[in-house]
Amino acid sequence: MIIRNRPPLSYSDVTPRNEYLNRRRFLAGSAAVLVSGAAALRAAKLNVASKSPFSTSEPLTPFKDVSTYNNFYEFGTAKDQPSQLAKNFKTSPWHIKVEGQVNKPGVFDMDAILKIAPLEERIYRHRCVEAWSIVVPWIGFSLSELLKQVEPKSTAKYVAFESYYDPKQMPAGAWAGISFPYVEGLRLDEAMNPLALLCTGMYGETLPNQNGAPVRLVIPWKYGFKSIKSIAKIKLVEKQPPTTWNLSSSREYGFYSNVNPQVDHPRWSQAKERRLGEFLKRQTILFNGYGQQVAGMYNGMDLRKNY
Ligand SMILES: Nc1nc2c(c(=O)[nH]1)N[C@H]1C(S)=C(S)[C@@H](COP(=O)(O)O)O[C@H]1N2
Ligand SMILES: [Mo]
Repeated sequence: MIIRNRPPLSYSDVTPRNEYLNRRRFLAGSAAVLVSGAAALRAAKLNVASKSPFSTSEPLTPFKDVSTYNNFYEFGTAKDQPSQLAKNFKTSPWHIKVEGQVNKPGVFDMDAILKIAPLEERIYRHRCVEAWSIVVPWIGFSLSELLKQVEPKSTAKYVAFESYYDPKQMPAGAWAGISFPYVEGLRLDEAMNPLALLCTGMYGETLPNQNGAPVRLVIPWKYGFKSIKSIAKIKLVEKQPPTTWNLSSSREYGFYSNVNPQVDHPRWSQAKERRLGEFLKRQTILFNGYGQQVAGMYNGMDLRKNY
C-alpha cells in the first residue's frame, strides 16, 4: 500500500526501544534488572511508505540470524561478537558530513536524512564474499536521492564513504587486523544506480547496532563488504578512492567486487553459497541476480581484471 502525504518523520519519533528501556530502567531504579535483555536489543518501528518493485519474493532469512551472524569488525571478528559488543554503541545524535566535488556540501543529522525521501521496504539478497548469503527486508531509499540534493560537480567521478570509528566504543577493533575508520567507494554511476540503497532499517524497524545503525549502504549486486555500516562521511572525489579490504589484501579484494561465480577468491571458490538456515549450497548468480539493472554499467569491462 502506498501512503501519500506521509507526515514528516522525526528521528526522535523513533527513539530506539533500548534507549526507551534504559530511561525506564533509570526511572524504575533497582527493579530495572527485571527488564529482559532480549527486548532491549530490538529497535523502534519505522514508517514505510511503500514496498519496492526491486524486492525479491524469496523467503526472508529470520531476523534472529540476520541480527546475530554479523560482520562488523569494529566490534570483533567472530560472527556473534557484534550483537554482543555493539549493544551500547551510541547512535544518537548522529550526522553524516557530505563534502568534496559538490555544489552544496553539508551536514545531515538523522532528521534531515529521514526527510530526504519516503522510506521504502526493499527485500534484497545479500551475498558475503565468504560465500554465505541472506535475504533481508531492508528499509531506506536510493542513495541517489541524497547525492542529487548535494549536486555533484562534473569533476565528481567516484563516491568515498567512511564509517564512524571510536576506539573507546569499539575496543575489539584493535585486534581485527584491518585499519579503521572502515572506508569504501563506488563509481558515481554505481552510486546513482537506483538499486544502491541508503539504509536506515530492517524488518520494519530501525537498524540494530550490529547491522550498521543508524545508517548504512546496501549494494546488493556486490559482495557484502561494499555495504559499509554506520556511515559518518561521504565525499565526492575525482579519483578512485581507497577501500578497506583492498588496502588489507589487494590480490583478494578488488575495488569493484561485483558478485561473480566465475571469478574465484584466491583461497576459495565463489561458484556456490550457503543461504543461512539452508543445508544444501546454491549456485551463486552473476551480479547476485541483479544483472538486468546493473550489467550495463560494466559493458566492455573485463570483469576478471576489474574484480
Ligand atoms: N564499518 C563496517 N562495515 C561493514 C563491515 C565492517 O566490518 N565494518 N563488514 C561488511 C561485511 S563483510 C558484510 S558481509 C556486511 C554484513 O552486514 P550484516 O552484518 O548486516 O549482514 O557488512 C559490511 N559492512
Ligand atoms: Mo562480507
